[in-house]
Amino acid sequence: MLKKLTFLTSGESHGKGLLGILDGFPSSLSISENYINNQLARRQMGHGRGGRMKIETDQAEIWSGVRHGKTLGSPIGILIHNKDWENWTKKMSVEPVDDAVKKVTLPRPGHADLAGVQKYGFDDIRNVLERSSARETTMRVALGSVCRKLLEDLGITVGSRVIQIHDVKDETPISPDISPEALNKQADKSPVRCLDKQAEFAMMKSIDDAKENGDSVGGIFEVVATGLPYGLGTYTQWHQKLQARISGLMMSVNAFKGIEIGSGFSGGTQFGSEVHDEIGWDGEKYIRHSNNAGGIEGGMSNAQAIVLRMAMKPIPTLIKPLRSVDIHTKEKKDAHKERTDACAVPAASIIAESMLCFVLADALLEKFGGDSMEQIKAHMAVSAQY
Ligand code: EPS
Repeated sequence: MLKKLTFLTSGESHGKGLLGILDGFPSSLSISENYINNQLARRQMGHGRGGRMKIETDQAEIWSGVRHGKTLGSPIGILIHNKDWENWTKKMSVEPVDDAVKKVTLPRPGHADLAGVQKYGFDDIRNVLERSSARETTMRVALGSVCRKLLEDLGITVGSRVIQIHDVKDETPISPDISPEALNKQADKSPVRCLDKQAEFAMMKSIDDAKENGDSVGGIFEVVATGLPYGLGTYTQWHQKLQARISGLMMSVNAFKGIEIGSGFSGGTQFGSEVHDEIGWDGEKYIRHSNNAGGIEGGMSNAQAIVLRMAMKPIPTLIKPLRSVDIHTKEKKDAHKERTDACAVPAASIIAESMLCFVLADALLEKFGGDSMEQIKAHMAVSAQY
């Protein structure tokens, strides 16, 4: 799905920490741990988060690939320690332990638990849940923020906002000219990352109610990117289409169950004449009279804002658990429960921004090439069309 960049993460939720490598990245981009940590802090916020976020203050340690504040073109390695590790040294010990460690045997419907133990032949669900935890997304945000910085230096910005939690919607229209920075500035002030104060209150209440009932809620958020030139991605081959690349990365995030690009599903109920974005000329460049395509036509960026929406299902760990079966005894029992988040939709919107940053940085590197930021900028100055 990525053509020029490669990234890998490793780490268990209650292990020592997370490791990440981003390879194929150009030299001479200014980047700091502080820049990455600001994005990590955004991911930690949001009403409905559980106890873990009170323990962690996620801090990225750049391990390699950066010297004197600038990328070297070599693989960028990042390390993030889990503060909670100190409470799990025995349960998550790398070395065998003498004392018995209680096994998790009650798979949670909706989690990776059951399919995971079946696949890998485990008798302890903890072997699955530690890696399938959304804790892993911390590293995606860390590595994705390096891509975000590259985009920013090329005039491309990415933002997001929450538009629905459970059945509460925030239908505040956003101006077609809104900058993603301005959108984030406003959304980041809200504990649920929405724009409307009344909706914010109702969303928070729906999270609190779910929590009180031992339940969880999901939602929908919108991600926007502006400043893009024409022609990222291509119509010439199926796997190179930009929307396929974006969807692939987005749908790899835990609990993300649906994607809609531009007017998406509602376009299926409208006439072509209502959906397609008419073309104009402002004397210097082409303009569009609408952006229902969400910035992508024929698998390519069309220099309009990329706009997409993602649906996130409710988190599967429930304090009032659903029915399950013990994987050792096959007895009917309630599913496993442990510390959890009643809602992680605001955090998910930041993770989605990061996934979009990977794809856009990758597609830019593919189209404009270059081993250093100077070369990429020079190539774009010659051939980027807006
Ligand atoms: C998360 C860390 C996890 C959870 C959450 C996301 O921490 P812990 O398991 O220690 O509570 O808060 O993950 C899940 C609820 C899940 O089911 O994966 C994080 O860092 O975002």
